[in-house]
Amino acid sequence: MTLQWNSLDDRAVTQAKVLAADAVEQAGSGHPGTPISLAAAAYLIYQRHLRIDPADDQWLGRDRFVLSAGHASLLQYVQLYLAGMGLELDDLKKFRTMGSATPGHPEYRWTKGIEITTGPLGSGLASAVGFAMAQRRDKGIFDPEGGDDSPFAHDVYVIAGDGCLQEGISAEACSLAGTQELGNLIVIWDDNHISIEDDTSVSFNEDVLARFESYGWHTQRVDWLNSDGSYSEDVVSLDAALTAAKAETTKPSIIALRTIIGWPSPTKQNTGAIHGAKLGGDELRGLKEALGLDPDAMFAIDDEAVAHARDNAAQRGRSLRETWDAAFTAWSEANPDGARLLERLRADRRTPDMRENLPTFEEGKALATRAASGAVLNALAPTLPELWGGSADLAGSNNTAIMGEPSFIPASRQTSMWSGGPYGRNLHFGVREHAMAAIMNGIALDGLTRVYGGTFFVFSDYMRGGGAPGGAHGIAGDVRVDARFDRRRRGRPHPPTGRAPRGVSRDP
Ligand SMILES: Cc1ncc(C[n+]2csc(CCOP(=O)(O)OP(=O)(O)O)c2C)c(N)n1
Repeated sequence: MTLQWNSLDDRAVTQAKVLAADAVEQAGSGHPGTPISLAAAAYLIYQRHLRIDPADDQWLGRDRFVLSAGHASLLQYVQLYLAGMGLELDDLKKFRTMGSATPGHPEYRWTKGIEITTGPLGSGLASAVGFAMAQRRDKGIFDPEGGDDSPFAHDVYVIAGDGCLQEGISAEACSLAGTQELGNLIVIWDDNHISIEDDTSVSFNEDVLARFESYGWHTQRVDWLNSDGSYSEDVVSLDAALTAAKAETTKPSIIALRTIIGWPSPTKQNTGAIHGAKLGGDELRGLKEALGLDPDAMFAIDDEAVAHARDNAAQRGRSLRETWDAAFTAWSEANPDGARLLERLRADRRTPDMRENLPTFEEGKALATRAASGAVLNALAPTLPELWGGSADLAGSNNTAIMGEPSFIPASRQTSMWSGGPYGRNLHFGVREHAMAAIMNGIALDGLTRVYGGTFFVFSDYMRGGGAPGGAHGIAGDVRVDARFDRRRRGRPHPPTGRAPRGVSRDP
C-alpha cells in the first residue's frame, strides 16, 4: 500500500522536533539530538505501523514498541503526546522534573504507553527479543493454528542506537533471535555514526548488517544521507522498508537507517554536542529558523498538526480494534477453555490445584536446592501452562527442563536430544546469561506467561545487568532467585499516567 502522507504529517514531525528541543532546553539537561533526527521515523511507526489503540493502552492485541535508546526518551514521549496516549503538553514541559510523567528515561508503569524501562543501552533490544518470543508462545498456547490475523499475533518494534549495538547483551540476544527465526521482531538501528565521544569511527567499525545477516536476520538499509551530501527525511523509503520487514515472517528484521543526529540544527547537527545537552539559545533559535518557525517561541503548538495526528491515531486505533475484537470474539466462542485460561492469566492468578501437586521434602534429609527446584517445576508444569523456561546451557545441571515437554525452537533446529517446535516450552538460551535476564524481563512484561531461567550462582553475576524488573524468575545453581521481590517494589504508589500497581499477592 502506498504511504498516505500530507503536509500536516510534515508539520507534526516538525512539531515533534521542536517540542523535544524545547523540553530539553527548559529542563536544562537531556538528550535532544536523536529525538530531533528520528522524529519522522518515530512518527511513521506510531501513526502508520504500530498497532495501538490510544483508548486502551493495555489492549491484548497491541504491538509492542521498545525504545532501546532510552536516553532519547523524548522521542517516545512526544509520539505518545501526538497519538493522544495520555501525555499532554504540560507533561513535556515538566521533562526530567521530580514526579513528572516524563522522567529522563522511559519507565515502565510510570508513564502510560511505556512497555519497559530502558536506559542501559542494549537491554531494551535484548528484552524485545523476549517480547517477541513471548508473543509466539502466547499464540502457541491459545491459537496455534491461527494465521497472521490471529488475535494472538502481534509485532515488536524497536528503535536502537549505535550504543545498543555496541553492547554485548544485544549481540547475545540478537544471535538467539536469529536462531529462533523471530519474524515478529522489527528493529530500526539509528545509524548516525555519533555517540557521546562524537564520531563512532574511534570505536565502532564492523559491518553491522553483515553481522546480523550471519545471525540469520533480514537486513535492509535506508539512507537519508544522499551520496551527494544532501539530506532528506525520506519517509517513503523507510515506510517501504518497514512494510518489507513486516512481510518477512520467518526472520527478525533490522533496518539500518542512516541519519544525521540533530538535523537540521545549524551548527551542532552531526556532532556529539547535540547528543546529550541542551542546544542553547542561539542554536535553538537556529533550529527553529531552519524549520520555518518563530525562533523565539517556546513550546509553540501547531494545533492543526497535533489534532491531525491525534485524529489519525484515534481512528486507526478504532478500526484496528474493531477487526481485532471480531477475531477475538470468534476465537473466544470457539475456544471456551482457552478463553477461561486467558482470563486467569490476565488476572495473574494461579490454579487452585497448583499446590496439590507439589512434592514434599523430608526434613533433615539433604537435597540440593536445584534438585528440589526441578521437582517443583515439573510438579507445577501440568497445571500451569503459563510456566516455561530453561537455562543458559546448563539444563541438566540446573534441572530446568520440564520433562516430556517440547523445546521452544523452530522445527528445523531440533536435535537428537531436544525435539520441539515453535510453540514449545523448554527454552534454550545458549551460554548467554546477560541476554537471558533481559529476555526473561521481556517475556514477563508481555504479561501472560511466567518464565524462569537458570545458571550456576557464580554466573548469575552476568545476569545482573539484565536486571529483573519484569518479574522473571531466575534459578542460580543451588539458589533460587525469586525476582518477585523486584516485581513487588517496582510499582510506585501513584503513577502519574500509568496503571495503578497491581496487588502482589498472586498465588491462590
Ligand atoms: C549500558 C550503558 N552504558 C552507558 C550509557 C551512557 N550513554 C547514554 S547515551 C550514550 C551514547 C549512545 O550513543 P548512540 O546509541 O549512538 O545514541 P545517539 O548519540 O545516536 O543518540 C551513552 C554511552 C548507557 N546509557 N548505558
